[in-house]
Amino acid sequence: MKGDERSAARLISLIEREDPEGYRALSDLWPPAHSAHVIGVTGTAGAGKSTLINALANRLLKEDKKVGIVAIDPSCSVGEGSLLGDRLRMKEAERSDAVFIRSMAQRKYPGGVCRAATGAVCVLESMGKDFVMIESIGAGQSDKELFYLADTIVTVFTPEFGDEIQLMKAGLLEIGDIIVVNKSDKQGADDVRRAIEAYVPEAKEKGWKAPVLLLQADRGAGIDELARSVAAHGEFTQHDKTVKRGEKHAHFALTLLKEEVWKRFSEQSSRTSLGGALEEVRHGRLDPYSAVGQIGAEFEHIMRSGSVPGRVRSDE
Ligand SMILES: Nc1nc2c(ncn2[C@@H]2O[C@H](COP(=O)(O)OP(=O)(O)OP(=O)(O)O)[C@@H](O)[C@H]2O)c(=O)[nH]1
Ligand SMILES: [Mg+2]
Repeated sequence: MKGDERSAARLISLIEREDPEGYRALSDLWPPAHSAHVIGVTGTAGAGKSTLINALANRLLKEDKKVGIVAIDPSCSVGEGSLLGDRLRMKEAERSDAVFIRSMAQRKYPGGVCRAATGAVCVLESMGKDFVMIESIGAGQSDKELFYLADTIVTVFTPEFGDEIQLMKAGLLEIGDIIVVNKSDKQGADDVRRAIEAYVPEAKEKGWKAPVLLLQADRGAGIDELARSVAAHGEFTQHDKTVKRGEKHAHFALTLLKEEVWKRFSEQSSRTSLGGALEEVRHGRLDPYSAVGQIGAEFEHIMRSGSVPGRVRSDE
């Protein structure tokens, strides 16, 4: 809470490794003493997310804000691979000691992006960061998870990308509170901006219509307007932020619970007919509904009594 970076880095590592010590420390910090404006940045590979975060971070640093950055690496599990490219592109921002950058591996199970990132956000807030930015590759599930992590979501498109409509269908557009068409120096940028604008949902009950902004992140052109939109959305969400956060954390707890239940269930699977029933399904002897019904009933029995009911063999 004094802002020591090494402690923060260590705590995030513990959380990332799902170490009980890390979770204990996290519960001591909860709820964070200081609340940050959490900005999620998503978009296709190479759209300029890191460059945008770098530019926005520098801009915020100039206003004496403290910034934390979490980059979610989609390509590798913990300890593998590197974010060297991202690190290099974010170097400018990293030079300042007011900024803290952390990369995390994306997990392969549900709740992947969120699992450690929620903890990391709490650590960064406790450190006193005013802004926390999360970079996440726009890939279905991780976008939805970003929704449960961030106060403001910035979606990044580029004119280079051929089939924008596909992305819109995939929901990238819907989750954006601010939509950026980056690489405005490329041909057709304004056409793409106008095309996207036509698709942006009206404000409706949300009370907020996502602005569609042109940006050239590598030159910082348009970054002022982006910063203004981020601030405006921050104000917009401010009034019921605590409620929203609480809602999001409750939802996250449910995601974790699903994971936990599945984990415990798998651990018990040798005591149930799980393997056998799946084999029966595989060979076409049992239908999937009956298989799940059978396994579910067994599991319920284990939960109640700690013992397995008499198994029913499908050939009987
Ligand atoms: N022409 C042009 N290039 C840009 C702009 N912004 C970023 N780039 C370049 O686009 C490339 C990708 O930028 P990144 O910021 O790494 O993109 P990213 O979305 O973080 O990429 P991944 O994390 O790999 O998905 C880099 O070579 C940047 O220099 C821009 O406004 N115009
Ligand atoms: Mg990147």
